[in-house]
Amino acid sequence: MSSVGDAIDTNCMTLTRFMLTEQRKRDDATGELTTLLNAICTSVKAVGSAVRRAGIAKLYGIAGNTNVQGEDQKKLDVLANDLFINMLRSSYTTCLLISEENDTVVEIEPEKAGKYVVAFDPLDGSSNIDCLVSIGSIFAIYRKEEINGKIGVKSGRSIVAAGYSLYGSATAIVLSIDGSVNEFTYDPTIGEFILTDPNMRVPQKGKIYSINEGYESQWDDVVKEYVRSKKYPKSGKPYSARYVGSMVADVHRTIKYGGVFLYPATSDAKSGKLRLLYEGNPMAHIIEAAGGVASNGKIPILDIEPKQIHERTPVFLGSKDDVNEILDAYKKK
Ligand code: P6P
Repeated sequence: MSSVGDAIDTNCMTLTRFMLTEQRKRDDATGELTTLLNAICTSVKAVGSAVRRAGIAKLYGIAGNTNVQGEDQKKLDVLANDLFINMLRSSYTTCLLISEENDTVVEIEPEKAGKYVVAFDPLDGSSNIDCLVSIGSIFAIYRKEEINGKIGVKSGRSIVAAGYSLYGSATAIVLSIDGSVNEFTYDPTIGEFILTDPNMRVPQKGKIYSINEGYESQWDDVVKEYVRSKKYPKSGKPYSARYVGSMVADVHRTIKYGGVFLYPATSDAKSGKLRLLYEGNPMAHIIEAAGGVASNGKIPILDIEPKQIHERTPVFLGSKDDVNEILDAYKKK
C-alpha cells in the first residue's frame, strides 16, 4: 500500500491499466479496443457528471422530441447520445454505430473508420431520471461482419466486449471481456475507474425475482405460474421481489445477489420491450461470462440473429438454476 496510508493507492488497478494488461495477452491486439474503451470511459464520465448535475443545470424534463421507440427524449438522453456518438466517432476504432436514440445506423466516415461496430443505449432507464433513481448506459462492441454486402453483425456471438455503466450511489462500469466480468468504480479524486470487484460471478441460485408485476394479466401461463411459485412456494420461504424499472440497476443487483430478472413478452408487446442489440445482447454477454444464463425463453439471447437494428426480445437472465427452472417449464409446455 502507498506510503501515505490508505488515502491514495499508488498502485491501483485502473480500467486503463486493466485493458493494457489484457491487450498484452493477445498477440493480435492492435490497441484499438483499448482506445475504444477509453472513449467509452470518457463518455461515461461526462454522462455521469451531467446526471449528477441535472437538477442544478436544469437538465431534467423532456427535450421536446421522441425517439424511434416513440419515447419522449429527455434532455439527458440527447446529451448522452451526442457524447457517445462524438467520442466513438473520434476514437477512429468504429465503422458503424447503433444507438437506441437514432432511427438508423450511424456510418462512420472512411477516414475515421475502425474495425468495430458498437451498439449502445446511451442512457437507459431515463424515465427514472427526474426522481433520482439509478440509471445507466449499456454498450456492446461487435466484430464487424459483411452480411449481404453490408457491414453488420450476425449475432451476439460476435461481441468482443460488452458493458454497462451505472449512475447510482457511485458511478461504476461493469465490463465483460475475454470471459471475465469486472467492476470498476469511478474515483473522482483521481478521475479514474478503479477495479473494485474482480471476476464477478452470478450465484448459482438466488432468492430474488425481478419483473414488472403490473403486467401480470398480459403474461403467458409459464411466467404467471413461475412468479406464483416464487410467492407461494410448496416448501421453503418465498422469494423477495425487487424491481427498479431500470435494466442496468436490476441486472447489476442480479449479478451481485443472484436470482432472476424477467422482461417477458406480453399480450401488448409480443417480443417484449427490451431491445436485442444494445440491451439484451450486452447483458447476456455479461451474464454468461459471469456464469449465469440469458435466454429469450427458447434459445440463448446471444444466438438470436437480428433482422433489424431495433428489434426487441423477451429477456430471462440471472442465476443458472433460477433461469433454467423457467426454461424447463417452457420446454414442458
Ligand atoms: P417497464 C427503461 O425504460 C427500460 O428500457 C429498461 O431499463 C427497464 O428494464 C424497462 O424499460 C422497464 O420497463 O415496462 O417495466 O417500465
